[in-house]
Amino acid sequence: MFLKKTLFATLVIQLFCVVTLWAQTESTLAISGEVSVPLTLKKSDLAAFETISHKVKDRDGKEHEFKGVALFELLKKAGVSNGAQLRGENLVKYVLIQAADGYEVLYALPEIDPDFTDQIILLATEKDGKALENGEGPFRIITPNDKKQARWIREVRSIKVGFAKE
Ligand SMILES: Nc1nc2c(c(=O)[nH]1)N[C@H]1C(S)=C(S)[C@@H](COP(=O)(O)O)O[C@H]1N2
Ligand SMILES: [Mo]
Repeated sequence: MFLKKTLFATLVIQLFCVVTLWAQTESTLAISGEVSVPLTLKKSDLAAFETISHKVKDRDGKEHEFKGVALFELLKKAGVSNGAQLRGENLVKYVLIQAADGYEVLYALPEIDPDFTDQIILLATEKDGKALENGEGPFRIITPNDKKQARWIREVRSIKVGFAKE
């Protein structure tokens, strides 16, 4: 009887530890591939970048205010080709963005670069004043000029820069 109780108590404690550890696991964002400085970012690391906000209509047809940082600034920090280097064969570089559920979307690098476009693609962390919830966050891409929201990828986990040169 005593042994049973001890065993049960041990199991409960173990379960508690597993749940606590799981709750503490913070989702990170990895930037890799054709970059000079691969990065693994936590949400708190984004505080070092300027906050940008976009008021846009999501698929629900309602306007939402998303806040976050410019995707370009993160890529620049990772050392992706930009400015005078974004010419010639570098124009076939692409950005593959992958989510926790296996969903993937792709942008060509010049779609993101401010020398090519006025659109600021956002890596959002907030919606309507609240942190993005599980299932959407902690990181989501917002691309205001895309009429369809299909590339507004939720639960972003990794960003891989590739080179389509043949
Ligand atoms: N991770 C992930 N992001 C995703 C999708 C998905 O299946 N998985 N669907 C996309 C599609 S097709 C649309 S229309 C929008 C829908 O955004 P909503 O969930 O805010 O309505 O999310 C996009 N982002
Ligand atoms: Mo969609």
